[in-house]
Amino acid sequence: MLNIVIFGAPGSGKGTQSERLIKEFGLDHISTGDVLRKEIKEGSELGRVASEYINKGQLVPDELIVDMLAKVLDEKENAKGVIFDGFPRTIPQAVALKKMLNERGTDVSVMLNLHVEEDELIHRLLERGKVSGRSDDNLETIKSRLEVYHKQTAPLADFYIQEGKHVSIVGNGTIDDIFDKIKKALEDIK
Ligand code: B4P
Repeated sequence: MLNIVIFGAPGSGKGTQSERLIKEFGLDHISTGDVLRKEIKEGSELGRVASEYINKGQLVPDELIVDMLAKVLDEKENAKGVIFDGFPRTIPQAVALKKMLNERGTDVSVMLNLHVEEDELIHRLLERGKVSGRSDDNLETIKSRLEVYHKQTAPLADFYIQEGKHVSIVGNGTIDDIFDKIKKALEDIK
């Protein structure tokens, strides 16, 4: 199985590049952000709790996310591979993912770390906010999300460096150019 963790700051292009990867390689896709937004829309208890964190730009607690992920993963049993988009975001989530995949006889194949400068991240998210209606795409919440990213999520790169799975991708430029770099990186690991 080709299991890809797509990683980067908010606005770095995780969701955008995931769409391209799905088309090109026929992989399944799990975006924890999308699953949470669906739960919020449906008015579930998980959605109610999650929205309190998302609206402040904070991470939803690990236990909730890991439980949610395990359920979604069980639905992907016959997949050729899975793109994990926006998960893991903390070390405990990365440890939990490794355990869940190992129990299913597989592992993370590669972690693609998209690097984009902060000004560009803010610009992209504000632009998206004009049309997305997302409660977290406003300047105040974007700043909290970036702070949370630097404190809690960025250190995860070291976890995957130690696992020998980490690949850096420059995430500036056109969507096509970035996707070409990703494809090249995947050829090297296949
Ligand atoms: P996510 O939904 O994962 O949102 P995100 O970090 O903003 O990334 P996204 O994938 O949507 O955007 P992209 O960079 O592709 O998370 C939202 C919230 O949910 C989190 O803050 C957290 O509260 C919660 N959450 C989710 N997962 C969690 C977890 N595991 N643990 C705890 N909490 C969790 O794109 C952004 C914009 O840039 C788009 O408009 C796109 O069109 C544009 N863009 C992309 N590439 C571009 C390029 N090359 N050039 C120009 N624009 C580009």
